[in-house]
Amino acid sequence: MSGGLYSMDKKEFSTELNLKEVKPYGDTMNDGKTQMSFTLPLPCGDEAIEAAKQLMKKMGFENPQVVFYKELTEGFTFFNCYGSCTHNVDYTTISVPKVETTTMDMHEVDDFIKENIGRSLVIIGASTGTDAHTVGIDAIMNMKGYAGHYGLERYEMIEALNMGSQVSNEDFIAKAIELKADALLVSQTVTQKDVHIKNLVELVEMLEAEGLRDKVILCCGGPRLSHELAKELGYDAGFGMNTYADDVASYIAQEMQKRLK
Ligand code: B12
Repeated sequence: MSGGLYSMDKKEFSTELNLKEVKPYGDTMNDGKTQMSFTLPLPCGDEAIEAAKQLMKKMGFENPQVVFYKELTEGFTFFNCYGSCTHNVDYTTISVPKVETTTMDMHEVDDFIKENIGRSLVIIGASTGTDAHTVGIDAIMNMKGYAGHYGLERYEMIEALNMGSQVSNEDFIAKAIELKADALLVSQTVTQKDVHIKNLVELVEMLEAEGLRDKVILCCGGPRLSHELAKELGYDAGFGMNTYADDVASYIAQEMQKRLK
């Protein structure tokens, strides 16, 4: 892409990529163009549109535009907006804690377990607490797999049990004891009012009370979970969006090998 100065919104900015000052990209480097949506608790109309624009300016967007708006219900208006972000981030200073294992495919994981552990691993998964979302844990465990990645039920060296959704922490732990689980997989999708944090922490506390916490590899996953948060909450590993059975199976196999050593 060619460099130089580009004039827009009566301001000039460099069109060179600078990793120390990264901004959203629309069609020109550093134009800051951003799409955002939100709802205001205001009746639909010109005043609500003006309120949305003023709010965007306060959020650091230049040239705020409301490109779509609709009354959701009386007294509430939904907006789709565009604007140019005036903020930037220094990408060169960013460091994100991640699960540090090599991801292998299903056959490689099976071979790794055979060679390094010498027996099948028992893995139990569930979407716990009040969470009714099953698609995430099914994507990881279901034999048919997800997005071209077979789930844990298909692995030769993994005995996988998917308990489904809305499983209480008590029932989850009881099953872990009954089956002598090597690893527990918790899926949490609903994060409203931090319900996932409460539920995830409760499981750790209950496992500790049972003297089981150090005996299992404890993993959680979900669209708004990260490895960093998982560690903070007392888990061994956390997996977010776009993770597959291969990722968690590789982690569990390699972690198990480490523990046996
Ligand atoms: C389908 C769906 C439902 C279905 C669920 C059906 C089912 N059998 O699962 C139904 C209709 C029941 C539902 C209900 C509700 N839902 Co809903 N739902 C969705 C929706 C549209 C898709 C979720 C999904 O299936 N994603 C696909 C899977 C494959 O992705 P995933 O879960 O992220 O999983 C991947 C990773 O996260 C990871 N992963 C997940 N778990 C685990 C676990 C481990 C161990 C590992 C390693 C990895 C891992 O691997 C997976 C594959 O890559 C989302 C919106 C969206 N587009 O995401 C809302 C959404 C999740 N739902 C939401 C809400 C609010 C609800 C309700 C509370 C609504 C209500 N007021 O009643 C209820 C909750 C009911 C309850 N008690 O839980 C919100 C959650 C907001 C929040 N931050 O909390 C969302 C984001 C919609 C929204 N934008 O508001 N929902």
